[in-house]
Amino acid sequence: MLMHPPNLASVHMQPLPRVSVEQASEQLASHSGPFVVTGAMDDAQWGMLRWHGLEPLRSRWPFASADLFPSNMLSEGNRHGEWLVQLPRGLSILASGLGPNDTDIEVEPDAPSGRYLHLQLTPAMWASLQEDNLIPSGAGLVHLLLDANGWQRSCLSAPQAAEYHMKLHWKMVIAGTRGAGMYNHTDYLGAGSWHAHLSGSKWWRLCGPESAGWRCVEGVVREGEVLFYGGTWSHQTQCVEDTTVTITDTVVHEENFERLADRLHLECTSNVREVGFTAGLCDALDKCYAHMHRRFRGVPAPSGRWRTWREEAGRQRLSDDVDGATVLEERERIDAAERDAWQLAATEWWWKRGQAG
Ligand SMILES: O=C(O)CCC(=O)C(=O)O
Repeated sequence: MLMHPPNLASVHMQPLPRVSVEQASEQLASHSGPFVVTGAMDDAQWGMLRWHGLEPLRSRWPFASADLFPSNMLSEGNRHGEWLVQLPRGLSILASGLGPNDTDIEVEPDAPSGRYLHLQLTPAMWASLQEDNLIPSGAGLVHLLLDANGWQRSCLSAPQAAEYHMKLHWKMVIAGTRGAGMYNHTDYLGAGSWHAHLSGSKWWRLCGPESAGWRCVEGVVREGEVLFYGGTWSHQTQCVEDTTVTITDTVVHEENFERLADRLHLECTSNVREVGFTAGLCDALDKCYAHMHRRFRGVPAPSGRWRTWREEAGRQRLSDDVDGATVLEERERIDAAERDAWQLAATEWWWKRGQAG
């Protein structure tokens, strides 16, 4: 079934647990590891995600840029050869491979076959999908999973939310040919994720800590199903069919918000190069930590739990400092350089990034 057999770990594999739509909320609340919601898209809310192929994306965002991985993402350690392309071109290469006009894009000679395309979605792009009933919206959603970003509304402006989403890969469409997959990794942010499988099917192996030690689960998630996993679970994947398309979002809840807030705080206060947040976003995130604490714990955060990033970063030098700049100064420089781009991303769903070819 798998085009590229994964290395067999010596650990015992259990089947990926499967639950009905009705059981999903309870399963999520139990924090008992990854699970697949079967028949998810027979449900009225999740059912809106029954898209047909990738064609709706091409005409919707002709100028959007996407990350193309023509050399697969299966092997840990290599660069995975990421190429920024405009979405229609990326979709053509995904479907047919590189053509005679694609000499600017290189494929690593020994890469396992399989091409991946990642489209980052800004809140404005997400909203346009909601407006067209391609993603559910509004209050009273059956699933917490579909409204797990509400905390952002009271602390991030539209441009800040656009920056946050794009730099953290918060919401994405992921499309792969058979054999394309991602090497084993744990998500940097430590938050949870859901992946709705819109077409094709994908093999997943996930391992995570449990009270009794370590648990690994594996299985194929099929069209119409939704996978959820928590932020401490490592995962590796492989598309089983041409073309496998998923849409994914990050889930913040009472169990993981402190881990996420600590990670974002560290991101703002230490070396700026990992994600490169702007100063304005870090100012806003200072408010988000307090807001998340009130929302998920029901009480204000203890004083000093997250000191403002300016307090901490103003004294701290860049780790590859050449001219004595502090983290704060460098972050303000990024702020000034990017301000217009995030304003545009917040208002225009066809956001253009760089000089995507
Ligand atoms: O869809 C995939 O192949 C893997 C996605 C993933 O690992 C992630 O979003 O962190």
